[in-house]
Amino acid sequence: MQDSPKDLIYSRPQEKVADFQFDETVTEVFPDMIQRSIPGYNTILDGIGQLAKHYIQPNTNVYDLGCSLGAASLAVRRYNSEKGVQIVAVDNSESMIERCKLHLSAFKSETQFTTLHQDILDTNINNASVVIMNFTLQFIAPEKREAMLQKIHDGLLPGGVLILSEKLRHPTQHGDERLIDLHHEYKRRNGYSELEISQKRNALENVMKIDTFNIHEERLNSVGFSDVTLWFKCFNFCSMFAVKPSTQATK
Ligand code: GEK
Repeated sequence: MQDSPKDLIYSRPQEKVADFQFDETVTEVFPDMIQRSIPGYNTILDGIGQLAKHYIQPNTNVYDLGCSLGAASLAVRRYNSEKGVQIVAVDNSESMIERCKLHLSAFKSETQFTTLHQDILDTNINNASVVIMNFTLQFIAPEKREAMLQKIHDGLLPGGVLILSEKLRHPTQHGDERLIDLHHEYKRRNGYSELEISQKRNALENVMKIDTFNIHEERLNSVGFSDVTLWFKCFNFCSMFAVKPSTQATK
């Protein structure tokens, strides 16, 4: 997955920048795009593998929701040593899920997987010890996020974990602007031009609505998770995990 074609999607001026879509063109350059756009992407993937190993229970499911090319699933398989574990990798982009299937099939592993071409809003979560949303919740309509998280919570076994990575909005305008500056400089240093940065920003404006960390934490707690833990943060990108308590306190 390392030697993917270079992302040049926004390198030429576009008269009207269309809303961002995870289509064939994006799928083609995705490994390059995500590496050059998300600070700490590889560190996050490795951390997901380690965290998953801690929480995976034998004979359970691990869900990778919005799996794209399956990078998080691969990290889970790299670390898992429990028996009877099934990874369920889900994405509603046909080109992504097709390639995901190829990637996962290319690596030999005792950890079984299945791929689903499906909207994660329609995915049944059951017998889960780990659920991963690595930069996916931000693409779900804000008013549907709570129900999505409730479904995940309810499908997790006691002691199970949700690992959630997201781009964040900082609560103050001043702080938010500095984090955006740092992120844009990160992209410049990775070879993106001003035009590419600004056209991509416009393309994402309607499809990616980001929350503050406090909103995430409060929503996770309100659906029944506990101990929301921020384990990675760089600029306005973060990853957190939240545990379903072993003994549910009555709400
Ligand atoms: C990684 N997790 O490399 N249902 C299913 N899939 C969806 C939905 C939805 N409603 N909305 C968006 N997606 C990956 C990276 S990328 C993050 C995740 C990014 C899918 C979408 O098709 C895309 O593949 C993925 O979520 C988001 O570990 O590009 O910023």
